[in-house]
Amino acid sequence: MLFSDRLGSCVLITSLFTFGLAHAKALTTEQRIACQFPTPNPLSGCPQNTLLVSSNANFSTAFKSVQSAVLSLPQDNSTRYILVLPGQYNEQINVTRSGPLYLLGQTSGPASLSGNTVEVTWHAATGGTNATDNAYTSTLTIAPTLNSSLTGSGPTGFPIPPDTPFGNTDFRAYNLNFTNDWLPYSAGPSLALSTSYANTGFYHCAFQSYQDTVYIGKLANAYMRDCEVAGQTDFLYGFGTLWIEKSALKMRGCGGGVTAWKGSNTSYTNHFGVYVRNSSVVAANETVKAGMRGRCALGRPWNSLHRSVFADSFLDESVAATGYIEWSAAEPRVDNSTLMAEYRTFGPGWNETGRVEGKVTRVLDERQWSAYSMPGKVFHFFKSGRTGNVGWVDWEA
Ligand SMILES: *[C@@H]1O[C@H](CO)[C@@H](O)[C@H](O)[C@H]1NC(C)=O
Ligand SMILES: *[C@@H]1O[C@H](CO)[C@@H](O)[C@H](O)[C@H]1NC(C)=O
Ligand SMILES: *[C@@H]1O[C@H](CO)[C@@H](O)[C@H](O)[C@H]1NC(C)=O
Ligand SMILES: *[C@@H]1O[C@H](CO)[C@@H](O)[C@H](O)[C@H]1NC(C)=O
Ligand SMILES: *[C@@H]1O[C@H](CO)[C@@H](O)[C@H](O)[C@H]1NC(C)=O
Ligand SMILES: *[C@@H]1O[C@H](CO)[C@@H](O)[C@H](O)[C@H]1NC(C)=O
Ligand SMILES: *[C@@H]1O[C@H](CO)[C@@H](O)[C@H](O)[C@H]1NC(C)=O
Ligand SMILES: *[C@@H]1O[C@H](CO)[C@@H](O)[C@H](O)[C@H]1NC(C)=O
Ligand SMILES: *[C@@H]1O[C@H](CO)[C@@H](O)[C@H](O)[C@H]1NC(C)=O
Ligand SMILES: *[C@@H]1O[C@H](CO)[C@@H](O)[C@H](O)[C@H]1NC(C)=O
Ligand SMILES: CC(=O)N[C@H]1CO[C@H](CO)[C@@H](O)[C@@H]1O
Repeated sequence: MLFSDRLGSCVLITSLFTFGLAHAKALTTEQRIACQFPTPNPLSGCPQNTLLVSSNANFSTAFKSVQSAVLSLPQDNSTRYILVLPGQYNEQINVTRSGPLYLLGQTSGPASLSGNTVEVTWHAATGGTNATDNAYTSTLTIAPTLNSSLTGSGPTGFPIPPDTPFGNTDFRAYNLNFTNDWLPYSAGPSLALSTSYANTGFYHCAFQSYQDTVYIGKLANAYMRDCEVAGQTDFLYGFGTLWIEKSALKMRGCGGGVTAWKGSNTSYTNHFGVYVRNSSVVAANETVKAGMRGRCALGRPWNSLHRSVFADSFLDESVAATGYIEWSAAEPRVDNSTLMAEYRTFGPGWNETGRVEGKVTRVLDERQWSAYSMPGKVFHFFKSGRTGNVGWVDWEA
């Protein structure tokens, strides 16, 4: 399995396997699917040392929660695997280890999220519960320390200590749903995913909440492919870098914008932001769609260094004629460093006259888009700030 077209180095994954599964760099797609596929002994086909999680009493030796399996792992750089059997798990998952960790949901349809059998749920909101920072509300957190995961406030957010180490170098989730079901409408930040100082990949996963569903925190690199993110208000937000490919962004109502990013000044030229490519931005269902026509903004600037681009993506008629909007009338937060952009979006939500009249949306030409047009151009390495940090991305899932 050789691939060389993504700015990453050529990696012959199959040969690594002959050196032993416990220390292998990555599973091949075939090996992953063999592990995920239901078998009488669920661990048949899995790498040795894969941990089993099940809510079914028949598997008495299995961990009962994902978090108890995560906590049993060493805080080192070894590669680890966790297979989660069908069920609903009511828990918060918090991954602080640096070594690669792959969470696999058992499924007979591993190439799609519609057959996912595992849902991890939590119910919390900043303000709504006793949470004093958004970090405490999330269903899934991947960050090395509590401080690195805090959102804080103001234009630059929580001042994360400068000696904070990087966290997980290669976290992946395949075929898992993460839900924060605090209330069925926006009622304070209510996160399904929070990741900071980590490289994280999500394949055939769903993230569902209403407000601030997905938080991509500082120095986070996150890649989603064939996923679904559902929300109402600012449901993709953060400071880091998120690339979304072949996925569905489902609007459950119109509040804030789909994206709300806070850029940062760094000593290197950074490409922090959210990039949505070959995806769709659509009403969650026909019932809510009826009241949303032309009302949902693509995004708004959490600070003026906001960067987001929707490229080659379908927009349904729920999208506002202006595309993006200002933060608020009293505090627009738009200046010439703000990049709230589209490149070749299409569908009834694309309205050229509306974009021009609205004055905040930038429509990129091919040359302008080429600065960001693939993951290798936007994912930075920790400290050096160089781009091309894509060794942890699974291009085949
Ligand atoms: C446990 O195993 C028994 C015997 O195979 C089966 O009848 C039962 O349905 C299983 N229970 C669950 C909760 O899957
Ligand atoms: C993990 O790898 C990093 C980078 O190579 C290294 O700095 C760190 O000491 C390693 N951690 C452990 C626990 O071995
Ligand atoms: C996971 O989400 C997908 C997409 O919404 C859905 O089709 C699937 O039924 C969900 N599975 C579970 C177990 O929640
Ligand atoms: C908030 O904390 C108090 C005191 O610990 C507790 O009684 C209350 O149930 C908590 N509220 C929520 C919504 O969790
Ligand atoms: C995650 O776990 C670390 C280590 O136990 C802890 O310090 C931190 O508070 C946890 N993070 C959250 C958001 O609960
Ligand atoms: C977390 O941040 C607070 C506030 O800046 C600081 O007082 C504390 O020492 C930090 N904790 C760690 C473990 O760095
Ligand atoms: C449509 O989506 C809204 C918002 O998530 C939800 O409250 C409602 O139950 C959904 N209706 C149907 C018919 O699925
Ligand atoms: C970034 O730098 C510019 C120019 O110095 C400054 O005006 C702006 O406030 C800074 N923004 C942030 C979020 O640090
Ligand atoms: C951005 O705006 C500032 C102040 O309005 C101006 O000084 C600067 O030249 C502008 N930069 C660009 C690249 O247009
Ligand atoms: C496009 O936007 C313009 C300006 O806001 C508006 O007049 C027009 O009705 C919109 N077209 C459609 C098809 O919504
Ligand atoms: C939503 C969207 O743009 N989907 C396209 C993604 O790319 C494939 C081809 O690679 C098209 O067939 C889809 O229409």
